[in-house]
Order: sequence, then structure tokens, then C-alpha cells
Amino acid sequence: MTRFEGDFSPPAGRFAIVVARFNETVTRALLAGCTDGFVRHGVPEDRIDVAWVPGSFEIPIVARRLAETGNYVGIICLGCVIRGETGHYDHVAGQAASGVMQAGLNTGVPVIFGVLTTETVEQALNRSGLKGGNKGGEAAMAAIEMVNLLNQIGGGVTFPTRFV
Ligand code: INI
Repeated sequence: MTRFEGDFSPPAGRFAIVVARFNETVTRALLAGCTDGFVRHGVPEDRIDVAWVPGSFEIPIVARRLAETGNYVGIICLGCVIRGETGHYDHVAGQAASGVMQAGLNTGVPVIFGVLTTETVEQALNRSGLKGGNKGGEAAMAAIEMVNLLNQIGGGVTFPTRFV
């Protein structure tokens, strides 16, 4: 039996983080946690690019475009959608999730969903560096694991990555 499982060793190649400016206090904390997670696992900051978008709804198109460049082995999407603060929570959160999934499936590049979807501001703060840890750091770990897993399985991505 062959067992495929990605580890947390630093893979070759560049990563891109797409981060939404909406609820910026939270998303900046997610970005800091994500970057810290990469650096502490051996991926230096000079191999990480960051693209800012207005809100979580805009994340998928930028994630897809970045994946299509072929410059990245993994893309991390960071945002924060708070139900109490928006009437169109379900649309923004749902479309962000489905768009991020599509960006990964359409390109073959792992695209990680690090968008917080919470009921309250307090929950969002807790998950971006307070009691609930930092989901940005978890997203970095998921990205590293997925890159290593897909490298083990082999095969190609739709847009071949260049290890620069
Ligand atoms: N975008 C978010 O990332 N989080 C939110 O909670 C949010 N709210 O509250 O509406 C939000 N809206 C903006 C949206 O993502 C788009 O930027 C906007 O609709 C323009 O397309």
C-alpha cells in the first residue's frame, strides 16, 4: 500500500497570499500569522508575495490569476466575513469559498481557504491571534502540507509552476 501524506518541510518555490482589506484589523493579523508560519517552517519572506484585494468577494479572481502565472506552488487566501456586520454575509462568504475552491481545481495549484467566517467580531479577533490561535498560521501549514502532498503524488498542474 502506498501512503501519500504531505509533511511540513519547506518546499521549493514561491507562495502568494491574497488578503482582503475589509475588516483589516483582523486580516492584517491573519497575514502576520500566515507569514510567521511560513518563516518558522523554513519558507523565507522573500519567497512570499502578497496581493491586497478590497474584500473577500474579490479574492477568487486574484487567486486564480496568481495561480495561472505559474510562478507559485501555492496560494493562500485570507479574509474575514462577520455575519453580525453584513446583510450579505451568506453571499460574500459562500462565493469566496466556492471561488477559492474553483481557483484550485481549475489550475491544479493548491489554493488554501483562510477566510474567517464568524458570527461576531469577538470570534474573528479570537481566531486571528487571541484565544483561538491564528488561522493565518494554520493556512500557511495547510499550504506547505498540500504542496508536499501534491509533489509526492506527482502529475502536473494545469499551469506548470516555475521554481524561482
Ligand atoms: N467583505 C469581507 O471581506 N468581509 C465582510 O464582512 C464584508 N461585508 O461585511 O460585507 C465584505 N464585503 C465586501 C465584499 O467582499 C466586496 O468587496 C464588495 O461587495 C465589492 O464587490
